[in-house]
Amino acid sequence: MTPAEQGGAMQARGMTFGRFLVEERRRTGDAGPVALLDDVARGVKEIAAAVSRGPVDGRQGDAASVNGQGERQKKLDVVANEIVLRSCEWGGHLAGLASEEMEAPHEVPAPYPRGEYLLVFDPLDGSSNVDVNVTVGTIFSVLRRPARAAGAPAEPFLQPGSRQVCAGYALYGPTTMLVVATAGGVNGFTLDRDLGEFVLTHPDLRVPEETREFAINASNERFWELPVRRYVDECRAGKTGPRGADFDMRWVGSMVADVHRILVRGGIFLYPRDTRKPDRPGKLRLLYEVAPMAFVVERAGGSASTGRERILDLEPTSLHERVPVVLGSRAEVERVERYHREHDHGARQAYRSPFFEEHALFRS
Ligand code: FBP
Repeated sequence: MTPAEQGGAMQARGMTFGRFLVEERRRTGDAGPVALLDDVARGVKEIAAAVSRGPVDGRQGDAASVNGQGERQKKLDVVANEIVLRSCEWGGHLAGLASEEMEAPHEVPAPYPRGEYLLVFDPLDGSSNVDVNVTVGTIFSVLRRPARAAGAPAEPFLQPGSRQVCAGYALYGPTTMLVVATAGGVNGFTLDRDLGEFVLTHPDLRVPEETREFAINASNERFWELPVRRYVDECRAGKTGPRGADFDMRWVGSMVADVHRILVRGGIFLYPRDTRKPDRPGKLRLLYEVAPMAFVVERAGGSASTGRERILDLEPTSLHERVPVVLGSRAEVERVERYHREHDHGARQAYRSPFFEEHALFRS
């Protein structure tokens, strides 16, 4: 490290999130998203406290309610959703908010001024893990309110991910982290509980290019399309297979935690299209899970795709739309895309999974 780099690294270490935002505002001249990120950070601290006190406060387990998609909510899903609404609706920067936990968008209530931006969020991603004390998180995305918005209340939110102004996520794990992707890059902050402030600990995150790790819920294998089976089989074949290298598989089951690992040490995350429900092309939701994470990963030099299209180019058709997702180290994502192309053009129609065929139960 040169002395200048050392100086930069030391400065980065002492940088609070507040100071980072002030410098971001100076750099961009745009106060709106910066103030909004400050509100998000305050909400994240409150959610972190609620999550860590969950069992003590009697907030473990299911709520009596279901969300707009008919999924049973956890008590902490409801609490986290309320916290984000309360933290962000009053500041005058938002025209509306939409989340996984609300069927329709939330309008900024009358006493508060309406602003230029929209916030889309998943208040507690991976919440099915929260009762077993596994890392969960909050995902968020900031969009500009379109100049003219006609039609249904969801309409202004239906923008391709490439139009996100900024995006990021919080992690509630051994430490509480806030990772933010802005025009300037991707930076990770850790909550210093003594100071009550986020401090820059992971400046300029870049997805490592070399990787020998993949993340997928392998229990769904029998429902995957052939290109995904081919990719996973080749990873599992290890040194003696076509990849000539041993791969590890990791699956936390909270997208935030799986994607964070990829940002820090590389890898690929897949929640691909499967045939479980023919009317559902994927499990994860485009607007508040997949697009923000794709934005973060691309800003950090990685890649994000459905296997056939770039995620950030997708035109959303509804608020809670689901899509397949493959994201992480660029070369691996490109390989999965190539396998899809080859399959779709008929080149690999005859592919058969050697592992799959081993299991008599699933033999075709
Ligand atoms: P929820 O928003 O309902 O928690 O679902 C999202 C998610 O938990 C992701 O965080 C995770 O990657 C995925 O679902 C895990 O799904 P599965 O349980 O099918 O492996």
